[in-house]
Amino acid sequence: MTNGSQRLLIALGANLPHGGKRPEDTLRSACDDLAAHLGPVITSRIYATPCFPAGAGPDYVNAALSAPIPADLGPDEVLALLHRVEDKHGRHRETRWGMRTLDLDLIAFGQTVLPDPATHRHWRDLPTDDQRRLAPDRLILPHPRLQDRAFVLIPLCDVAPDWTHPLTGLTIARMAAALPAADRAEVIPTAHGFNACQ
Ligand code: A4P
Ligand code: MG
Repeated sequence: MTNGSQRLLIALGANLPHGGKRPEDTLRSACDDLAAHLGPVITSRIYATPCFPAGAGPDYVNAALSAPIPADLGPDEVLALLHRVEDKHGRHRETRWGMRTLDLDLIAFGQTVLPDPATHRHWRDLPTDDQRRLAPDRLILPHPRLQDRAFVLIPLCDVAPDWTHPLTGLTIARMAAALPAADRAEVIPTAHGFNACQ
């Protein structure tokens, strides 16, 4: 396992403007806020992605970020930081998988598994209808939908292709390669350049 597996990984998504800002500008501004708290971050390109589920709202922009594991913050404190940054950028939680000005998901905290491997498997294997209906009331790590989503895995390939899942042993690059080609082809780098941070 490489050193890249000891990083903290965050996925960013947005499909609504906020305060006159375009979604891609919200992503940049959120990256800057996170860098201010987490130290030197590596950021992906910004990608245009079709809304999932199809028809549930405008298309998204997505990005990913990798940061060192903070010496002074645990996983729950990092999630609380993500929620504060979402709030600052106008996030309201109304509908699960609903439209949002900013969604920040904690994808991984090094090799930490939470709350335990059996509960993790339960959320990872949840049938699609239940995924839509049920939200966990506690932090699940690594993020249970990581392996399913091109809009998360393709941006992560820019920043942490060799991060290895502690339960499946698969790297980000392997998980991305296992996606249907049609899903991968829908995740398109925008003209906003490399590095979502300003
Ligand atoms: N929670 C548990 N584990 C985690 C974790 N590792 N990271 C809890 C973040 N949150 C975690 O999250 C719901 C609950 O999950 C919280 O109480 C949190 O403590 P939420 O952010 O409040 O609600 P949500 O955003 O609706 O849920 P979630 O799971 O973040 O939604 P998804 O699955 O990320 O879906 N289409 C495109 N193209 N691009 C997108 O980015 N995003 C979504 C949101 C839907 N469609 C999309 C995109
Ligand atoms: Mg979320």
